[in-house]
Amino acid sequence: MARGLLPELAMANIVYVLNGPNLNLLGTREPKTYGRTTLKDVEALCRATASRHSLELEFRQSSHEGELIDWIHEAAAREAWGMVINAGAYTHTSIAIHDALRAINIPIVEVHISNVFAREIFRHHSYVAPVANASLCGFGVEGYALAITGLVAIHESAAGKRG
Ligand code: CA2
Repeated sequence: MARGLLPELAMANIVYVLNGPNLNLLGTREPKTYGRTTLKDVEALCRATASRHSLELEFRQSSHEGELIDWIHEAAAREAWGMVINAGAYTHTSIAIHDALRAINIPIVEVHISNVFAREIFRHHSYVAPVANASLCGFGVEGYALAITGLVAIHESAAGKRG
């Protein structure tokens, strides 16, 4: 069975959307890079997308590495249906978040608002990407909705392979 894909009945239909450091500032500063949409607006976008697929949503933000890791463990303990993670700058630095994501058995989509590959070289490496099922960047906040839809596609593809 592919990574993170448990039989449907074994899972809660909860999607965790985790946001890392400084993403609480979204919409208030650096609009050229991150746009004018606030994190509250992103939460509403995620709720609308999740509800279209009859999914529940846990939407969280923390600027603390350990708190993000605790939430990754929590998602695993609740057998969440999927995870969308924008680890912010921890993407480029955190082996601890890499290890936490590696240890769980949940489909993961990495998302970034900006096109990290069109920015500084230090943003080109991700510790999240190798332990995620897929990565998205450069779609602005719409990337969050695409990531949730992507989780649906990952589940449908796995269900198709199970027959
Ligand atoms: O593009 C993304 O989503 C990032 O994950 C955002 C991170 C950055 O470190 C990554 O390289 C790419 C930064 C989040 C900080 O967000 C702010 C939003 C508004 C104003 C200031 C910071």
